[in-house]
Amino acid sequence: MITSRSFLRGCLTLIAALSLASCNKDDGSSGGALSGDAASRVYVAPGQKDEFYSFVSGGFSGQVAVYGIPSGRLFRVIPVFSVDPEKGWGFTEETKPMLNTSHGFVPWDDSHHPDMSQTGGVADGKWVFINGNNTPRIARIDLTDFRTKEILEIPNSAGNHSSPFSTENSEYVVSGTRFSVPIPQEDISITQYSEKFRGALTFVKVDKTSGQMDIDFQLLVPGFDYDLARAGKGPSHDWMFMSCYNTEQANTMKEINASQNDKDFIIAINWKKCAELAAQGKGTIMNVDYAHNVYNDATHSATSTIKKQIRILTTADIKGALYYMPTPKSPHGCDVDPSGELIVGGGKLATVIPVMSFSKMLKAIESGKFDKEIDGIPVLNYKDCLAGEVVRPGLGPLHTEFDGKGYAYTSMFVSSEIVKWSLKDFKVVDRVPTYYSIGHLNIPGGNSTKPWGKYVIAYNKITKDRYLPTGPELTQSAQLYDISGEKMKLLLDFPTIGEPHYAVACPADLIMKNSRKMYQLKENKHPHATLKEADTKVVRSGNDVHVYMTSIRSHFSPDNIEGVKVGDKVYWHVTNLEQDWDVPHGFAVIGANNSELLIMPGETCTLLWEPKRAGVFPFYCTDFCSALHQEMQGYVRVSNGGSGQVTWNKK
Ligand code: K7E
Ligand code: CUA
Repeated sequence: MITSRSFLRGCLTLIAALSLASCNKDDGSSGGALSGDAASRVYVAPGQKDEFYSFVSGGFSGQVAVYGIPSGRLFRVIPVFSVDPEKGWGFTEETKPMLNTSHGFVPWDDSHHPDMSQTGGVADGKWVFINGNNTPRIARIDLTDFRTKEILEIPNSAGNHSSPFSTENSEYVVSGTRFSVPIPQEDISITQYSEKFRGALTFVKVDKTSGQMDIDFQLLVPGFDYDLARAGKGPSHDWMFMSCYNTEQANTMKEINASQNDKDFIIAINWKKCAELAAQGKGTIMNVDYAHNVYNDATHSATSTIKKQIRILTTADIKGALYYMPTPKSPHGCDVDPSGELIVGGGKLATVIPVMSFSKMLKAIESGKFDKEIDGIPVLNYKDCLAGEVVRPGLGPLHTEFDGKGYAYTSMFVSSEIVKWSLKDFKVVDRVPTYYSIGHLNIPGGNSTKPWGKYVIAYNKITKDRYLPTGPELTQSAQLYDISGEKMKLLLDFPTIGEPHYAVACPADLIMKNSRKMYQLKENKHPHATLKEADTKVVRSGNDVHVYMTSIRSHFSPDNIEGVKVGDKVYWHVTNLEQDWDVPHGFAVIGANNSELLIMPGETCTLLWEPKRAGVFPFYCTDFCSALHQEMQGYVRVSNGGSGQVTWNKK
């Protein structure tokens, strides 16, 4: 959900006023309601492991958090779009290029929608893709070492919210723009919105082996707000479905002005066809700058390249590949069931959940009977495409996931509940309250052809009364429900980092078996690596001083350095010589204006330090690495003048 706290508060008031909380009597707040049975369902005994990995978006934290399911234990926060001093992300010389954009260094973003790479429609545990909303970007996280390996900026997009959605074999990850803007950007009056502003839908190709991303083409579409999407599956494999609102094309007070039309749209895109036309050279090449940042595992360093061109296809270039399906009022979620036949909209302001039929859509297209055209895009008839409606589902349907057993689960933001309904007759079969104001929900594999339908996890915006208070801002939270039986059953609450939006999860063994234990020293191609203690040295070049340092339990080499001068730029290139699992060493030096280094076994990291005063300064290891960790320290002498001849204690 779009983060607006006052809107949330308004909705909460509305819930109270309407007393719609739910007919389920289990209010989930009393310990008694949760029997020992629930506790034992989430209890992962000491030494035992969780059954699923869950990757949860951090929202305005810009990061991704990794939890175990069913325990709800937090394992790791993976830095993606925001700098992270704990891991040196965005502070080390090696990782700074990862956060470069056409706007320069951007050390923060808002991340909403992780999606896992898929093979044959099934989550494969290789990569997690996630969007940067504010300065449009897509990141790729490598699940062998839980690190962000690539960040690609999306040009012509403005608000990369509808992103990134993987096709069935991760041929593409797809991005829509939330805000339409002048394309190319120009200095014009905002009142020209409806004539001049356009939306850009971006198709990013993913290399099967390396995972590397590259923009293949971009579609220029009417200036609506594009929201959420899913790729087709099986019979609908070639298609992508994306919701859009503000078909009124309002440019002010959207809260009212973009809520006028009774129906907005789901845009159906035949991406296969678009890709073929792009490959044949259709469309035009536009000059526009965007950054492509890649982290190299061999050099342990990132590079940022500013790319200059993309291929643009207009609606005239791709006749017959784009259709609008009307969908009730201001849709948000847009989800495709495991069979690929049903497309579920989530009209935030609608009283029903519309379920569209892919086969009916194809028939409607064949019949050539359209309501109208918008910018050359045929608008299909709502009824012609409709499989059915879920009636009286609750208030504020947002997102839908599937259990693979014939049921769908839709989050209801306003009435604060999960509603389970049948894909056969669209009848509601169960509902449970969430505490409170659920946004997304996730079933492991629940957006794929193969859900592991054992749990559904609610991601909530509001937690009043649920946790110990922490001042004006309370934690946001996840709730785990058992869905193995007919009735959903609340098992656990656990707090989350930032604001959770979507999450993806998969069975632990998909990832565990490939988890990397260390980086091989002999494969370390970092230009400033030092692979043995005998090679450590300090080299001056003008005002730059390069320290080629190693760390191993429990010392640095060298650990005494003299000859540094005030005004020098000291580059500490520290190589961790350990070749054992889980033995990082840290490095910190007084007055550094960035962060620590946290260096994994076999890795090299670089900290830039610019000493501002003369004296003798300590440096030390920040990670308690052995019984003699406290001895892992050294000194650097800084002088005001002198020869600047650097010396160090040789090993
Ligand atoms: Cu509904 Cu950004 Cu996917 Cu949040 S969005 S909830
Ligand atoms: Cu190395 Cu502490």
